[in-house]
Amino acid sequence: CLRGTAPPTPTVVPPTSTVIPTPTDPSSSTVPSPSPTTNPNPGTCTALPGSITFSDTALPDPFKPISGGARISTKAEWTCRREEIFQILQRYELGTLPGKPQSLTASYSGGRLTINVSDQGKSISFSVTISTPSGSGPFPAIIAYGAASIPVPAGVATITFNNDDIAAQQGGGSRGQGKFYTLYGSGHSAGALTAWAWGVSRIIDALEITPAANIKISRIGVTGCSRNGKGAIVAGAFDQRVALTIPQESGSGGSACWRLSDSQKSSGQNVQTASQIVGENPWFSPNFNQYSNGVSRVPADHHMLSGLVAPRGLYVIENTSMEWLGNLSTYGCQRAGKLIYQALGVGANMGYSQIGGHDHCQFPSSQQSELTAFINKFLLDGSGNTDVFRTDGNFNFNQAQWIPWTAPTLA
Ligand code: MCU
Repeated sequence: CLRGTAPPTPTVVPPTSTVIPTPTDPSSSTVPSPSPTTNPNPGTCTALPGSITFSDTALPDPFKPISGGARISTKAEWTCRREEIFQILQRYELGTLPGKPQSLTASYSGGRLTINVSDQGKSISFSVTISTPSGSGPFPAIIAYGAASIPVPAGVATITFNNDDIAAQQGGGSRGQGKFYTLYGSGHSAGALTAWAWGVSRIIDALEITPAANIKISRIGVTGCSRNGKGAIVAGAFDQRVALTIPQESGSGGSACWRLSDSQKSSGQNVQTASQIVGENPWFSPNFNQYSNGVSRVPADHHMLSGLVAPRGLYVIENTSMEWLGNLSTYGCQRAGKLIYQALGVGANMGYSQIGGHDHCQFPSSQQSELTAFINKFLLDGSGNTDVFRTDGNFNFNQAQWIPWTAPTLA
């Protein structure tokens, strides 16, 4: 981590006294389809061209299909443009997200959900801990990468996901290590962010077939801080069953845009760039290495990652006291991200809040009311003002330079 501090200690989950084993029902061991991670209407969109020549120093226009033709003007057209962006981000940056595995079974006991996955002759098993509120469920839940570093309110379960077990992040040499790679091979194109998102999808698959875990599938959030915040935003982008995505201080590779981070770096600021990140840890696909010194050739940037989360809830937390995260980069990137939400008529479903004066991954009380509003609205069926966009930073984002397109009102 940035300051060499250990992540917060996970909440200790008290053992549950009565263990209700999940009935073994062979019909429930197969995960329902269609996959929530792909286009619900396969075959209706133009496939991504095999070879793409692209160059744009500004943030690419989210409304202009790469496969040619006019800018999109309807929400129906966004479905295919969204799919295209999803494919582009996998091909250039994140690596391929495998489809549903051939088999998935799960069991719940003593606050632990165990997930067994088999695909193409290989098997793995991993588990998450669930701390459930008192009262009767099913409960909304937040899946926390590592450990939650935001306060999770009463009434919401916390699902603690040991993402490092699925894909390691122990420096550049740890590529290909972790259970994802046991299943799909150490040479798989997916970087750790994609492998973890795959893990989140399997947790949700398991919850779907495990009523004993008592989680409301339609009210699941995902969060993580810093490197795990990068993971959280990718999980929210990749699985449309996630109702609320809360990346905290994710910085470059998360809520920042590569182009903006490069610009901050070249003006002398100590901001993490693509060329640095590809060597630090295997978060991205090896395919991204070739673009890391020329990110203008990537036909996407991370405003589009937020666009994949739309129209679902997205609350981006950043910290102006950490130069490395890219203050201007995350701000400008998410301004562009919010334009996608606005085009879809759901601007209020996305918030950006950048407040300094605290350590990395320490949630400040000044953001509490915003967090509460997002959780109320997207997980607890309540209300609150989620139309947030604020910073205490002192910088000038040149919107005309970086966002030379306007957002249409999609019909
Ligand atoms: C902000 O996330 C990362 C950052 O990308 C890394 O360069 C740095 O080493 O660690 C940060 C982090 O995860 O801190 C806990």
